[in-house]
Amino acid sequence: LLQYPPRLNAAVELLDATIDRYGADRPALRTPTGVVWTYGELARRTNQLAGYLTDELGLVTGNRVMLHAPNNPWTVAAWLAVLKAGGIVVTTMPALRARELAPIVEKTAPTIALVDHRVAAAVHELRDTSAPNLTVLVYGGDTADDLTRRIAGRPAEFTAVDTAADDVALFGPTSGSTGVPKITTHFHRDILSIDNTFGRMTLRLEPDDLVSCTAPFAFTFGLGMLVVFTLRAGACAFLTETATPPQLAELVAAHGVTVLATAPTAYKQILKSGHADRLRGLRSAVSAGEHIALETWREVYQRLGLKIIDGIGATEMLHIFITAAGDDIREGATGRPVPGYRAAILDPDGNELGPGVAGRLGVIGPVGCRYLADDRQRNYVVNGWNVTGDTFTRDEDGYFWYQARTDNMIVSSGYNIGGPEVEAVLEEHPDVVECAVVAKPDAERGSVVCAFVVLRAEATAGAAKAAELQAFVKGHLAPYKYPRDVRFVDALPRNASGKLQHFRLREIVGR
Ligand code: 3SK
Repeated sequence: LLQYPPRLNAAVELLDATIDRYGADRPALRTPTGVVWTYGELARRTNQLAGYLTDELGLVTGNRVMLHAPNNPWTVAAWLAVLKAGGIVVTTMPALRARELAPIVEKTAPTIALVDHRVAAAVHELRDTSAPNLTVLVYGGDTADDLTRRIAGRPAEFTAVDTAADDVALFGPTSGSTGVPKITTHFHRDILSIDNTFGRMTLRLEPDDLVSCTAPFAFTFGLGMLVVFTLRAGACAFLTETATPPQLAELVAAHGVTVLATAPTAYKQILKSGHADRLRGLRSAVSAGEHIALETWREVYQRLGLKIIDGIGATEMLHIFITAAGDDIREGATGRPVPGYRAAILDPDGNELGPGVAGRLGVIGPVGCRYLADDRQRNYVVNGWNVTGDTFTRDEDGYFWYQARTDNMIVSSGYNIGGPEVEAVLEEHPDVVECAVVAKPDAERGSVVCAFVVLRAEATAGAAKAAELQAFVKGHLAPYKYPRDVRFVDALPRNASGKLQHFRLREIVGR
């Protein structure tokens, strides 16, 4: 199952091999606005773009291409085209601003950026301030130099580069708990291996499935669900860019979505807003990004007879490695390792602990952590285990039970937010003397960002100042990182040597 030929191009396996198996006329991509691309149309646009990158821009094997775009059909074509052309895709969250893109670009050194017109301002600012040699190509927006027009007349065929199975295909940035992004590295074979494990052993998509996932492609949960598993199965991806959970439920019903993948908070909000019935047509539902509460899982099961597939994954491991699905469910447990993976509870030295003892979750599988030029590799890979940032226990029967995050990453609605990054921006505000950011438990979102702020004496604390600080953060960082709770204090708690004590603030907010 996990043996791959030495030469392998993942895009060929996902697209051309699927066309060989199921034909070119089946729908591959759909959007809520009625756009439908068949597999043949996706292949044509992918090939035209790959040809353009190679012939016009001189892209050669191993060159890096940044993608900055929401989930839409052209973004899928761009992702596949870069792989076919032998390049390495650098995925970025579409909400990121220039200052958040800069460290990613510095490390991954892309020569080209393929950018959706609606988020192009951040990339233009990035090029003008810190990446002067970046060639920025914008698609959409109906302008004369729109990339989609430039490639329209190009040949519909392209001979994919014969990459090695372990040539790098993807640089996936992940926000470190310190706010400095880490760049995970994934090979062509890794992309297929997540399908051969979670995709085929647990999810089991059918060619007639219509698959929706709210995660952006830059979060590998979304990439796996909408591109890798869907295309390899000959199914169709339903690409929503933004939708509130109730809107998502309406779209699921209106368009006949059969498989939904989203974060636990979305299921919770769909239930709460009275939209559960709109999910009746689902054959399967997946929850990842954070731990799903037992009450949410149970309510979906009781109301819809649907057993949500719960999963935990990591960008470092590319996708889900522990899951609870079908009949192999112990209520409240995250589940057991996906076939192909091993998991254990570890002490700080990487030694295995026995049942019932809490420790750090370690995983070994076909994909492993390979940070690009980053000392934090030492912390992630210990004694051969990939050590995630989560504390778990394992029971006698091998089910894993989530306890807490080990590091100070804030996980809010499935998004990972590094507290220090938010602190750094707040401290740039002229009225902020110092601040500290922690995760506050939240019934809807799991956690929210809570900022404790010391203002300069002349500034006035209150709702208006809180709103001003929130807007300030949204103006400088991806808006999902803003502090939903801002508290003004006279001083921050520090130990005798002056070190800030975040744990005392966590106690205040109830963590
Ligand atoms: O956060 C997760 O659980 C996850 C799931 C799938 C793929 C990637 C990640 C980070």
